Amino acid sequence: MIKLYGSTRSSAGRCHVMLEECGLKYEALKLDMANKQNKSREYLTLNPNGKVPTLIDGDFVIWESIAINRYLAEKYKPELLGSTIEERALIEQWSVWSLVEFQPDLVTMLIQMVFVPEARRDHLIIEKANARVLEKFEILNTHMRNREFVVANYFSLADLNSASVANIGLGLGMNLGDYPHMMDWLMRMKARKSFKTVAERG
Ligand SMILES: N[C@@H](CCC(=O)N[C@@H](CS)C(=O)NCC(=O)O)C(=O)O
Repeated sequence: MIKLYGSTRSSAGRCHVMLEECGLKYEALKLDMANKQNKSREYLTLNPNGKVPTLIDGDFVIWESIAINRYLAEKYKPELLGSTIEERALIEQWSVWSLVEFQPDLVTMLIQMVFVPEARRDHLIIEKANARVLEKFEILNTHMRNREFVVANYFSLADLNSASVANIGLGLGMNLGDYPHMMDWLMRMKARKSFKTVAERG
């Protein structure tokens, strides 16, 4: 059976959603991060970064959430990868953009606002990250005007990966009212069975 290391509330979350979209049964393995189980010799042989997610499918081991989702799509749900070269390229574009351009500032905000004690919080860091995140919301909002999905006219890996990142903003309680097209799309994604199942599992 497929095994996935990493909780639904980490970068592994999007891989849980992907496994649900593929309709695969899998074993969700949690690591005791507080006690550095992710840095144990055993885990480092699977993922030398000591981070989650890591997916094991038979003898095959893979890490990096976007690469895991790409692998799962290639093997179990190729229709999520696009039907033309151009669609495949744009799905890759939005997936990479979400991880490389969009997510880092949201993670910075998450760390500062959730994990750093209030007395030690750096409000300048939050303010700067917030300004960059709003630029990304604007890009996504403009793109989603008159669109149902990020690429083409069907659900793809671009929707899954981008929604998993945009959702961090919702989790932080950011006011997304200025981005109605992005919000409508995000709500549609969150209403999918896969996202709901993973959110309910917590
Ligand atoms: N780019 C990686 C990010 C992985 C990542 O940062 N995982 C965090 C949890 S969200 C982690 O395992 N952190 C533990 C650590 O840094 O020690 C991916 O998307 O898979």
